[in-house]
Amino acid sequence: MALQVQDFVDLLKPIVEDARELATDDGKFSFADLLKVTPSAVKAFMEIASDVKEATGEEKKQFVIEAFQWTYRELDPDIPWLPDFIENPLEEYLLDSLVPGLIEALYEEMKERLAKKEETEE
Ligand SMILES: [Ca+2]
Ligand SMILES: [Ca+2]
Repeated sequence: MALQVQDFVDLLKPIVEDARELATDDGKFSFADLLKVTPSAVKAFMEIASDVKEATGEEKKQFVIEAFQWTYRELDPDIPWLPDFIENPLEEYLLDSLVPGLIEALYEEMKERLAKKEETEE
């Protein structure tokens, strides 16, 4: 596996910091903040992956998913109406079940959009 999240932590940390700076209101990173920063974070993960020439497309996609999961755990958004003893296991469950599919869909859409952009630039 050419792309391991733990090898890229130095590149991922600034993305986490940028996202945290966007945390509004009470300085806590909320779910709304997460939705706001997700597309740009996914784009940043894709850029990191695209620099690894020996990685396959599938490995790059997997890296973006794992980088998102890692970043989510770092940011750990708070859902205000859910107590932590419910929220924490729910988050872990969603990170394993729902999130990979969502990030994959976003990845495919952005890949297409970036490809189209390159076409029009040529
Ligand atoms: Ca949380
Ligand atoms: Ca909570």
